[in-house]
Amino acid sequence: MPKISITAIAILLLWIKTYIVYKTSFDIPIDNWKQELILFMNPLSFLLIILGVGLFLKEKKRNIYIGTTTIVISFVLYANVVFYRFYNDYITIPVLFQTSNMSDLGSSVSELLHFSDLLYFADVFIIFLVILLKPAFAVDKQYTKISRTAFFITAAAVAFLNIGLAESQWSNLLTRTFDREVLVKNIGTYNYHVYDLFLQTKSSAQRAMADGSELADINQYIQESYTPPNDQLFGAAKDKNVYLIAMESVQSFVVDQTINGEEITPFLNDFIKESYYFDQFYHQTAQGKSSDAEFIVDTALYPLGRGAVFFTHSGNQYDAMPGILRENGYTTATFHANNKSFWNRDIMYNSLGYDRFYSLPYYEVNQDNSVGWGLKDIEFFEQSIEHIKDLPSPFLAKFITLTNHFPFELKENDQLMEPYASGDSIVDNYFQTVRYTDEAIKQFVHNLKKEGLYEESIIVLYGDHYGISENHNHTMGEFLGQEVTPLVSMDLQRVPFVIHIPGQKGETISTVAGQIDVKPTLLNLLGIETRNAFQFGEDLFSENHSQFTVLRDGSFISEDYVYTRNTCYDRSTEKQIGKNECGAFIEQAEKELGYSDAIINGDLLRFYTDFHEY
Ligand code: GP9
Ligand code: MN
Repeated sequence: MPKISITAIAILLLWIKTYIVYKTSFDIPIDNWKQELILFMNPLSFLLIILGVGLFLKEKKRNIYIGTTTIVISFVLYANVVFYRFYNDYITIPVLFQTSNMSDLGSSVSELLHFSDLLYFADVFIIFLVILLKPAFAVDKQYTKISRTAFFITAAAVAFLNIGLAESQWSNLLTRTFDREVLVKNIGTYNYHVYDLFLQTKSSAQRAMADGSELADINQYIQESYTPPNDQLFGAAKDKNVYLIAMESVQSFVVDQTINGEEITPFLNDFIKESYYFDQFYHQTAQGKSSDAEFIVDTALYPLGRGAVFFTHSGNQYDAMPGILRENGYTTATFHANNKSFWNRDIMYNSLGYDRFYSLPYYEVNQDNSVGWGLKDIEFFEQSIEHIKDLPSPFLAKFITLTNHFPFELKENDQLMEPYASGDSIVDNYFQTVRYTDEAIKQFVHNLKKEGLYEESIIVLYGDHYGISENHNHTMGEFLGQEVTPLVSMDLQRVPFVIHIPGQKGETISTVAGQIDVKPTLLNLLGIETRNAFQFGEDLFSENHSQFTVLRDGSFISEDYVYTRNTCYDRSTEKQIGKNECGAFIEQAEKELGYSDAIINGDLLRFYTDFHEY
């Protein structure tokens, strides 16, 4: 009977498991047999090298090494599976160390972990049995120098073959660092993590190396794309109190839509009739979700392609909206009934210039008034009103809602409309929680009026990011009455953006826009000049506002084109066209993201005062 070494058994088991997990737990699109082959072989080089290290050890130590390595690798893979269920994305190192977030996930985690998940560790059990019982087919011996050398030459050959094949499918593979899907698909989840670690080290080094000289190029780019504010609207809300409401997971597709004849967002539908409503407004968030949305809105910089800026660069210097308002005599406060450390907010808010953070301890939270992630939105706004009264005017008050958060739990008597019955519980529940959040904002605005706070206000609402991920494309296709193509997927990244100035007539504005435009737009309405600010957005009311919005993965929407997943579309015909039509914009999108990354990674704004007389 042929014998097989324990190292080889461990490698084989992990390899097969990884491939099975790829096929069952991740959604990796495969276009041809070559890509399938790459996917199949991509875990191997890493496993050969890592477990091959054990060949240098004596038997007992080697077995301990194999056992622990198998556990660690299995854990990393499983963590990716759980993460993917929620985020539809692969973990990056900064996110993995956000344990404060992980422990706060609460109800979401129980939704995401399944008992059958023990199967993901089947190979760990097998390898432990083999090590302990030493069955006859398993051998263990001392390896000679020659056999070790042969082993590592094979491992290297496998790695080169893998990369060679992958490069033939995707040119400049390793520069596409913002596209984790392509990376994992080609170099495999383990090598991807090694690569991610390398990026992390690089970003720490980047700050150390930066000296501010990069700012000159960036400044030139920003100055060239500057558009002056709209004369009529500059200062239209001067010295007003700003209520900025981040609507958790609210996407634009619910606006003006009905289910069984009932409006999903009755309040919003009316409210936008007496507000500026931007219906072509996109979220630009990445892994940092809510926190990325806050970051973009406050700084008009892009979030990072990996990790959450709120965690990775909370110590940076920023030229953020709260800080600017503070310099202009505003009190700046933020309201969110969750642990203050979630998304590292308590630290980051200081860097952004918030004076006060009304977090969990400022609220009375109990079984009755909470659901899912915590305090229900209606209660949240109700209790916040009391704190608002403590704020010296003028103030900026930011509110972050919570009830409309995955998995969209709601108590029965808070369900304000007949359920949608697609059978996909996430989508069905989503409509109910959106309906509830809509009600909460309605009551809040009503209470502002009742308390006499409304007249002196400007109320701004934005959706933070998508709530329904691509895992639900099938149900969404049925709801929309059209297949969710990549183009429709892009369209689903629209979130509501509403600016309400009391007394103003309503207007729906269909200019292409994104969260990055909020800061310049709002500051100009408040009569604050942004000519010299280091920011990428533009005032949406500006006469010659350029219609160009870049999403964090490098895709974009312009007046005539949509570019996504390496494909260029004509917006009016919705047809695919040659990539070179999009060419200049692709370059500009990359440039802009690159400049923004440079600012954050190099912490360049710490050199800002040298650059501009303030
Ligand atoms: C947590 C809340 C949700 O406090 O803002 O964050 P998300 O999971 O949407 O990024
Ligand atoms: Mn969110």
